[in-house]
Amino acid sequence: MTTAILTLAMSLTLSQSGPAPIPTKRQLAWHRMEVYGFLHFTTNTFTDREWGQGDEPESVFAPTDFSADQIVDVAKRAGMKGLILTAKHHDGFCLWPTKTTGHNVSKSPFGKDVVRLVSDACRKAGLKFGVYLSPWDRHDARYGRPEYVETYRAQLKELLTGYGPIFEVWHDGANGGDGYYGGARETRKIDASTYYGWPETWAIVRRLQPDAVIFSDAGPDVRWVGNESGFAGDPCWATYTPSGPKEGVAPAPGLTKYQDGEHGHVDGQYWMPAECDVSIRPGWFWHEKENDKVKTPQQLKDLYFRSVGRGASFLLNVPPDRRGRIHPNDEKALIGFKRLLDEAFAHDLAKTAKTVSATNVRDGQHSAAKATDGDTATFWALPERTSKGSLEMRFAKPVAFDTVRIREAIALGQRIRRVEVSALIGSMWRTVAEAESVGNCRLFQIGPVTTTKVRFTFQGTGAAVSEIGLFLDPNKAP
Ligand code: FUL
Repeated sequence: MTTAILTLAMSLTLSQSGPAPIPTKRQLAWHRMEVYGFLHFTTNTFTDREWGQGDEPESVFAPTDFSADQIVDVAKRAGMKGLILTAKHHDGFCLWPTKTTGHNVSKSPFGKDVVRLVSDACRKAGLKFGVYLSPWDRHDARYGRPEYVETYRAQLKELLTGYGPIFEVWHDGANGGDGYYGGARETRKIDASTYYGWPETWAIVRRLQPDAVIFSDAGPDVRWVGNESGFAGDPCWATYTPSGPKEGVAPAPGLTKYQDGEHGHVDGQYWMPAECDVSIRPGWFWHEKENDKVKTPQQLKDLYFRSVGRGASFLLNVPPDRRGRIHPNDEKALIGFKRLLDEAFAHDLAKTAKTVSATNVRDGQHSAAKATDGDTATFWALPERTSKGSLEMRFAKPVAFDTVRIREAIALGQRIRRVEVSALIGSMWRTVAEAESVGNCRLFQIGPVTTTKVRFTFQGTGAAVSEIGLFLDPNKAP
């Protein structure tokens, strides 16, 4: 909340709850993380593969200088709020000493529990911890039969009970359904729509880790954005109705019309916001030959604007190398990325506004916001039956800005259907930025604007805004 907006923000009690759906408490906590990391690490790191065949001997997993503290320290300095570790990738090798299979880290030369080391290091550093557990398993002889689903659930239970709080459980859509079998030694096929019995598996997550969000291309809490390039569509709605890949096929993880994930649906049935996953390198796992193909700080910043800046989250993969550490090239890019963001958002010019006026002001408190959010967020909102209104900031002296940040009070749902930012240039009001969706965070990068008056016009019944910021980015190309 900027000081300027605070002067208008009353604790609102809206008589009627807004248009459904609204986020749950666990989803709101997840929205606030915005940037977190993925750690792809397994036998593939040592065999130079992206998808292991499942017949790799445990002996190949041999990091030479593993340091969970180094990995977590780099992530933290990059501004990440949590890390999700591939506890088991498609090759089936488990990074913890599971009782469900001998194909695990205890049989490797490394021997130690990687899940324990990373989760402990995260907790110590104040980062949240999440798990990726591949449904598809190219090693396990039970895969394809009902016994494997029991094994998968047992593995999940071990991960959800042995390692403290988990913030996200990641179910990959590459789960052995159509199009995913067919590795050199993989001939087993499953029917992704029925095989896994997801509702039962998700009930385990709810029971053991009620605060964890569950990710898949069919949700239920967080949806895949539909690409692995790290960007959301524009607009990007947090509401979504997953559908099957074709008529008559019910949606399930690995079986959705995933292309819809980029934009979501304006009147979607569920609050199921998008997560944008991408690797800092071309591959998900570390490969020597990709050491010079690490994304630059500027490329990462652009992805941040196109993911977090469109209301989604940014899940950036940083694969540990064969030492079991983040490679110096990746570290350099990550620290550079964080510096660019810090500099871009260092000074909020909106706080220097002399006055802020609004077409509509009211006060009270929204019951739904309280029920789901649990905190007393303040915001400025249009009255329940009003669908358009604006805020105007006036400055004593001209201010120059090229970046705008708007946050919607999403505990009430996604009500804003359109926002227009205009500035008084000479005697004319000019539109300098506009969008359909806002959501958790909306960022605009525009040509530099110098003005003494900025107006924000919102459309959408009961639209509620919790923050507006104006910035001048010292690193933005003119
Ligand atoms: C995909 C997997 O097949 C990749 O290996 C990687 O784990 C990525 C995040 O998800 O579907």
